[in-house]
Amino acid sequence: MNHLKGIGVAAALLLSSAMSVSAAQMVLRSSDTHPDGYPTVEAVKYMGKILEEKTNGRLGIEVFHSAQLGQEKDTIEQTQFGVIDMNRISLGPFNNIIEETKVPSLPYIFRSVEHMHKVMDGPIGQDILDAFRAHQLVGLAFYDGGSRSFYNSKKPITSMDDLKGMKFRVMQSDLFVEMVNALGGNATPMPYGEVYSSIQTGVIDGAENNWPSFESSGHYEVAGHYTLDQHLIVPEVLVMAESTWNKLSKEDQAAVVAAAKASVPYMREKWVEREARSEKKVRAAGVNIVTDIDKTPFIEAMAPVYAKFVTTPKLKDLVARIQATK
Ligand code: GTR
Repeated sequence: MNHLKGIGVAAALLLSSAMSVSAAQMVLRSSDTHPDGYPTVEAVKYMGKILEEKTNGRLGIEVFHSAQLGQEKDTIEQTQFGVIDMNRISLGPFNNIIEETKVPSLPYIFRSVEHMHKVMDGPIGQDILDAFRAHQLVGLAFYDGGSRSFYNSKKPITSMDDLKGMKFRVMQSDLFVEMVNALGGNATPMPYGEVYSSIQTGVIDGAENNWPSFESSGHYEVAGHYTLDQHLIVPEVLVMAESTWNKLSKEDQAAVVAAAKASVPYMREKWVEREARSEKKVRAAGVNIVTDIDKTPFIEAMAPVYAKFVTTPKLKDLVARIQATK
């Protein structure tokens, strides 16, 4: 679908005629890089149903999955311009634009998924959602993205030493470039849609992601070694274009927020199911999974990364508040 990038509205209209179109009076177009059926796609569809009910059919949502509206970095700009109404996207590609998003994207900042939920569901999460307003976006809710680990086509990684000199794709974020470099690897930022062929042709040795993405992207077909070092627990975010938001009545804005919040537990349920299913599929395909890995050297190697990116009092305060969250 990469070839559709930039065709914009015309392509979207054409595509929408081939999809299940909401009958709502105003249909919000929402972007997702993942295929139909992926937990994030299903959660935004679910939100759309709730929204349609809450607004008596004034508002609905149509999800353009599978990167039909473009790769994540490009769709951020389109959402800021209001060409796309809504976007479900990892926090990673926001790192270079919205500095607060760097904090929950720091390697090993969260001790567990439960810790991440506790933080993002509370006042710290709200502060980070509020930060989108200064960038022509309205932050609506956070979704789960599991934990991300390294996979590659070359060899099993059993310690940090094995990463030396290996080329890994990262999301388009300077933070992740530094993370891989601090671990001894070579980072190549690139759009998600280019990763499969880049591993296949040897442009890169591997990448890093969670079970559902590793599986649904088919990357496991070309990268037969997966090491569960779990360096990132990056939440995903659902945002709305500020220009779209401003067109809505106060009542409809409240309905949008309520519907987004209601989709979070639904998403988490789907996520847990999908994680298990993806893991089973990847294991059945014969991928070599390394689970026994000492994370301590990985965690220690992140000190210069924190020093480089956590520079302002605001970011330092966010880090301290996250670390103090029990
Ligand atoms: C996935 C995430 C996507 C995208 C992708 C990537 O886990 O859900 O939004 O960011 O990773 O690595 O580009």
